Amino acid sequence: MKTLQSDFFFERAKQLIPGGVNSPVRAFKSVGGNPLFIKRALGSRLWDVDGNEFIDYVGTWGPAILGHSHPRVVDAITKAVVDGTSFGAPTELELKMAELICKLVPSVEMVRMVNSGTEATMSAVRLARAFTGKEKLIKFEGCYHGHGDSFLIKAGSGAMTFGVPDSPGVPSAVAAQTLTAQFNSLTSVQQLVDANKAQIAAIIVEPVVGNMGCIPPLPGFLEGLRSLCTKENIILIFDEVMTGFRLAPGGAQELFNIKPDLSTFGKIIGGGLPVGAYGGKKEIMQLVAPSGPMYQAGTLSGNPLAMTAGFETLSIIQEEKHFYEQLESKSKLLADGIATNVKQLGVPIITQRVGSMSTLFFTSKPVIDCETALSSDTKRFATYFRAMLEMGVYLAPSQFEAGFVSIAHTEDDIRMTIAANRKALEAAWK
Ligand code: HOZ
Repeated sequence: MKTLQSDFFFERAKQLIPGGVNSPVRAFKSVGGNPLFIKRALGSRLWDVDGNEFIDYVGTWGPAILGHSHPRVVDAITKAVVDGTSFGAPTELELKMAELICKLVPSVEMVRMVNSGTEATMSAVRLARAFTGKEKLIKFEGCYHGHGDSFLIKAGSGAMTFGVPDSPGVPSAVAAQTLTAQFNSLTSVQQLVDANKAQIAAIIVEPVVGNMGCIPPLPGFLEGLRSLCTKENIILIFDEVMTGFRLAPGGAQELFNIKPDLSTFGKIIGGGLPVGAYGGKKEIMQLVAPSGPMYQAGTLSGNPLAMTAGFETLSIIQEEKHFYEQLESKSKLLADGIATNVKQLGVPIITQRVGSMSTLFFTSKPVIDCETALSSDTKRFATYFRAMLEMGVYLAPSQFEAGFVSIAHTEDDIRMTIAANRKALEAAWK
């Protein structure tokens, strides 16, 4: 594979942008080689600046559930841009978006649009503190909720990939307010709650983890969190930035039938443009300024282009017959093919999937939390990753990220991916 242009751009970028990238996981640091500079994307495919073509399972880290550049989304943005790119004033579009989100996610009675998932989670935690008058927060080791100070404690995603789960620069006073439990362990949560009686404002969780690879909740885990939070007057926050509108129209909370008090969103609701949102019970949301005293604001919040792209994306999902069933059958086809390869080759791999989110963990232990995720052989994963790339399959350049299937992936794409997977697994165990 030729990477001359990408290599050239990366050398220049490294002089001007930290690490040459605007978000750490994009760098290929943990898998070797240089990141590819992307020129364009359409449907399930990506093309880099050297002209290499890839079947894409990163899907811009989650938003591209329809595939890239869906013609209706492109058309809607193109029309909207003529009317203006930002007004800093209310629009009918924001209202339509709020109505649609509240309709799709019944636990959300009111919603505030922001510009990224990070803004959404930071604001939701501030709101939980304002509502309860308590300060401590419980998060799970290896879960990632964006780069707000409170979350960069035992964080997943790039922080886990690069071995910096506790970022320098986070004031110790802030870090002390964040307590960490083990995902899927109610006992570890109960212990923290008992040791910090009446001090926990919120528990924030990815209901299906995507940021240490894909880890489903064990039966009873989310239910247990719900009843503990109700009993102890703790706000339960579902971070559905990745899972929202991906696992079901109403996200993971619909799939598992649990109602959190607050939810955070991003990715799909922006249709590929920068967006985030937080919402939940009216009695809590009414504390947000200007209806209440909890301050949070943003010049570009509810941006008309982002609202247009998100609204069109959600509308297409609604209109498409059996959208989630189609997505499930494509995802299952891929997972079954990979499972057959793994079995026939006899390699120690655990494949985990919830709907269109999945991860191949290079370990023989079922992955249920951060510790088991970290038992993965990341060197072998790197060899696998590079072999897949050489064969035209673009995966997240880290063991600790989920892969995403879109509705644009064809059976041919999936068959080619399964064939590549077999060869890449052979290469990893050579
Ligand atoms: N936080 C995203 C992965 N879990 C990565 C975002 C990006 O690099 O674009």
